[in-house]
Amino acid sequence: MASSAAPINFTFGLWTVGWQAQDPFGDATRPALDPVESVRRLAELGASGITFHDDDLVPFGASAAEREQTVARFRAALQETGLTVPMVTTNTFAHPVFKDGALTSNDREVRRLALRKVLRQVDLGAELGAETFVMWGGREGAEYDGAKDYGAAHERYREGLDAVAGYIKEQGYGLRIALEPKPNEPRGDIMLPTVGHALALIAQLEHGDIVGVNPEVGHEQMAGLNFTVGIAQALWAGKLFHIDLNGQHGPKFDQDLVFGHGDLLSAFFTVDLLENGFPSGGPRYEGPRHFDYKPSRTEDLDGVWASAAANMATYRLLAERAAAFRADPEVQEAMSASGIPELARPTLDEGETAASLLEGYDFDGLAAESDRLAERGYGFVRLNQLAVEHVLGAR
Ligand SMILES: [Mn+2]
Repeated sequence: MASSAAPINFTFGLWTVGWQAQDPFGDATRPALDPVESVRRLAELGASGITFHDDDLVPFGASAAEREQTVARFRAALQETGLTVPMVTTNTFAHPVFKDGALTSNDREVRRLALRKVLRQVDLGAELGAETFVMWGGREGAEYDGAKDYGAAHERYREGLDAVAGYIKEQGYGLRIALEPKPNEPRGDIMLPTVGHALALIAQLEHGDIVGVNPEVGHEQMAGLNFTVGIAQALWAGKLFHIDLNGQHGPKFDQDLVFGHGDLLSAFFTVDLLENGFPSGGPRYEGPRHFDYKPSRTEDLDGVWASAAANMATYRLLAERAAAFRADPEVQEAMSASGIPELARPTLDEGETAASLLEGYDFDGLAAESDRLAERGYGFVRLNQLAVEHVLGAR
């Protein structure tokens, strides 16, 4: 069985293993975890990095002295374990002040407070050597279409993102922003609901060159969308700055299951893309494989660490299966038969234009030519069955 030569960089959010499992219907089922304990346990399990929201590490409202002490203790744990902090993010959703949003709240004073809270975390992220600053606008949205001037809300989103990106450039920080789309929950409808919406907003930014996306498996699948196709577009556009891996069973509440515990075949093709790239080459994802999941509410602390290990084990197994899939001569032959290499060939010849394509073409022959080309079978079912057999370890 093939296994990748380079070690895979697995990272976890502090809020994932640290989730105490309170939900809208029930109280916490687990005790709070000390962030230092999480750093040590994740390092033992083989993770290479840890990420956090400002409030995951330093409780909201802590004094400057408490903050300094907490950060120093956390840094010592990083040093002791060798774990890095490749990404940080800001909590602009938990405190009641953000109930109508942060950067797009109808209340201007809330927007100014939110921006300050975000910028303070940008400073801390830069100080800890982070490369990515994730922004998930979980409260940017509404329950009622009449509750927002959505034109003004997009203007304010753009203003806020450009303010943060401009600040990063002015300070000379080595950070890039990654927007995290989600269709709903906690708001009835969230702005930037999908990867495509986020990419479209980024194209309108003044500082869009340092802004990309952080797609999450479950968030796209909650909208009934294909995650692998979404990240493929972001990767092709040079905008896949970070990724959140987890599991989800289709359109329902945000499940945040272990990676691969939702749509396993989709997870296989996600790993295949991340590890092996497009069949024709092109841009590759070089960032960390970041897990943003929640250990189920039924689990005790042993179950928390078992679930963290399960994310990495599943990813590794799928990486092995994907390597075997790509190396299988029968798969390569099936891909050729399916026309996959042919898609990488430009549609027009060198020097040919749309006008010259029309030149001398007799449209009286279009129907007959269409009938001839329609006879081809593409063999995608055979190719997919080969993938299934590799995933099941039958090959
Ligand atoms: Mn989620």
